[in-house]
Amino acid sequence: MRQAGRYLPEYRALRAGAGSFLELCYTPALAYEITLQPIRRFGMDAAILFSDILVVADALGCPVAFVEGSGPKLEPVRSAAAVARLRAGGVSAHLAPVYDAVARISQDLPAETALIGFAGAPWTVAAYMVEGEGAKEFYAARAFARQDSATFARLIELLTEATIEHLRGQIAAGADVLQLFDSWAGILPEREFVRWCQEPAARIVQALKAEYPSVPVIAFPRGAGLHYRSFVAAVPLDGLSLDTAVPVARARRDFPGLCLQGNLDPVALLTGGPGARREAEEIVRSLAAGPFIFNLGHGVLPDTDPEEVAALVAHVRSLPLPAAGDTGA
Ligand code: 1CP
Repeated sequence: MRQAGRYLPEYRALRAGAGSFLELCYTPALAYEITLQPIRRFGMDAAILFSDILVVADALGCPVAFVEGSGPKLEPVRSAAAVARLRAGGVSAHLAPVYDAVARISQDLPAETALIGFAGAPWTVAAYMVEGEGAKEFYAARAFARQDSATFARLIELLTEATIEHLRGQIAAGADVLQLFDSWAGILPEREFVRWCQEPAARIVQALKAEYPSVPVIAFPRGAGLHYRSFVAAVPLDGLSLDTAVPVARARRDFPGLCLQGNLDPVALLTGGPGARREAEEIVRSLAAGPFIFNLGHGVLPDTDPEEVAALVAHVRSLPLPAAGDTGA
């Protein structure tokens, strides 16, 4: 999940000095610095590249602007002509500064700290491209996908290819692990989930595995709920990142050998104190009957106290790992 950002004073200082959020993403020295900020402070086991899922939309020729206080704004893509105007293939030239940042980070990270590269999944990036901004339900994107599904399928196809290219670029530059963020997977009914989330994820992971079989891929189909089983059956993933709504003991039982990541509520970390640490403990107890990565169920909230993050990391590190088979459930 996002571990850099506004809750860190050192991030706010760099952000204030940069012209725009995208300038942070496209300036390797700044992306390097922001990626390392949480690692220097808290010493997590993995760093996640500082970038954004929407750089791929930008690279396809759908310019993105991050407007102070109101999130991303894009030129809405809502017609066959608009999709046809997008650049087909070749996003990696535009995204070269991201790979430069990955190379610098991977060179300087301690050997025991993994570097996670990432991309947005096609559905989530398409949802922002069609909507033109963030939304709660993405009605315009969902309507467009139904009204002109051939054009929407073309957009998903372009994004699938661009995502493979972008993730390949990050592996080649030194990323150790990849995460595919499908933050809005949970708003789709079953048929649409399979077509726009599950099938593209399967294609992306298969393509990466064919070339880089040893690079682990974590998928985050946020809100997938009852679709998790079919998603896990269809996508050859190495890790499944669970959102805050998933009962972890249940997920552990459903996927005994799979590496599960998650899923402390970022609001628990925001309110902090012993309550947050107790919840973290319950998560670890449930997940530790198999391979797991302790994490939040979504990104760190901007008002979070960095001291709470430090206390959480120290607490999780101090926990004894239960013997295999004790699910704590
Ligand atoms: O540690 C890190 O910061 C990692 C880098 C990272 C990642 C993995 C950022 C930096 N963004 C993301 C992924 C991302 N971006 C997702 C998927 C994960 C998730 O669901 O959180 C999504 C949906 C976005 C889109 C995006 N970018 C939003 C959400 C907008 C909305 O209304 O829906 C926002 C606010 C951004 C900007 C952004 N990206 C990253 C940061 C630190 C910020 C905040 C910028 C700032 O306030 O200065």
